[in-house]
Amino acid sequence: MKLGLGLYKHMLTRENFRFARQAGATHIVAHLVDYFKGGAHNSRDNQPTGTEQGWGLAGDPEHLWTLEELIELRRSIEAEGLKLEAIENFDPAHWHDVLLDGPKRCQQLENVKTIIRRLGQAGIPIMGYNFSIAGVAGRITGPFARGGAMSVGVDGPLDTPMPNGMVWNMVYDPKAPCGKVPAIRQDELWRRLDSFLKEVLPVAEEAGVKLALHPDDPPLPTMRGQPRLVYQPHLYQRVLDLNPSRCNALEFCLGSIAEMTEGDIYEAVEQYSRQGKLAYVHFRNVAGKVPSYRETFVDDGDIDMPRVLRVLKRNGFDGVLIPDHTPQMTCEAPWHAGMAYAMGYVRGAMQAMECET
Ligand SMILES: [Mn+2]
Repeated sequence: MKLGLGLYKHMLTRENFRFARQAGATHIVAHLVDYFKGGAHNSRDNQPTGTEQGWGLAGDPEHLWTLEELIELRRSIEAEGLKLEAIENFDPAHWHDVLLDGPKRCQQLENVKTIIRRLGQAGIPIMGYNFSIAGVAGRITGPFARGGAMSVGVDGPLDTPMPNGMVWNMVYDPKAPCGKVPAIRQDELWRRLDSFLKEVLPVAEEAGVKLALHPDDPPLPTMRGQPRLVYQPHLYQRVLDLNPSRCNALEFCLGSIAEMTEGDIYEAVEQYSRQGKLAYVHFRNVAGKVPSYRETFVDDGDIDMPRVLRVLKRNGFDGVLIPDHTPQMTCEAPWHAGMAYAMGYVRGAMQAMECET
């Protein structure tokens, strides 16, 4: 098992690669979507929360990430002694009509295929994604974590419908006509995922890139009037059963799964790690479940993290764990301190587990 660090787009700097290595990481998971181009945010270094307008403007629909950019990113990470394990999340600018089944769907499926081929050519083995119409919406921020650390939580679903031009909590068309995105049925969303996987997984296999699906965050059955796919642990199995491809994999978020109302987190870890389907793991902790929960420090929530590590080890999980989110610590560098704390904890827990055996 390996320890990694996730970095937002603006954090992909030599300084932060060094920080990651100093905190014990051997791998990086990189976000190439800029979540901070609008909306109201706590701070650029905190996880994005946003408003009813979401996180703001999506990227440039005409500019797909180029092979040169991807290779340059991998090399700059390797220059600091780390490996680039995954890119996390497609840009809504590149695939909004795949999610919405809109008029540009065909062209945007080609975008997705192009991106996956380029990842393969650049030597990046995993593409993390979140097949969700409303995306990560409806969260609140406050001094919820231990010692009054700023953290994120949820108090019930956000029910306001999404305006036209918006998907996945970002604006892809600021000039869209007034109106709301019509709500669809849950089986229609599953149909869209199924046809997406049928189209894209053969390309992923050829490119040697795993497609890793994040569960819904927050895991509520609907958000902004739109259905969601994986809001209970057993629904992850439905994703795997849709398509037997070896590249149909999971971006396994312990926090989101623990926030779900059904099932048992340790059984879920057992079930999915035993099948060898975890591409990488979001190793974070939480107190409570939907519709009301709070993200906590890694050692301070409902999940017994060392127990999760033991299940992963027993089932031969050899991939990367990243902290995903962590509360902000009160100091000059709230994000970095929070992450360094989480990384130190995971390193310690991993070493303690090694001593046990
Ligand atoms: Mn996550």
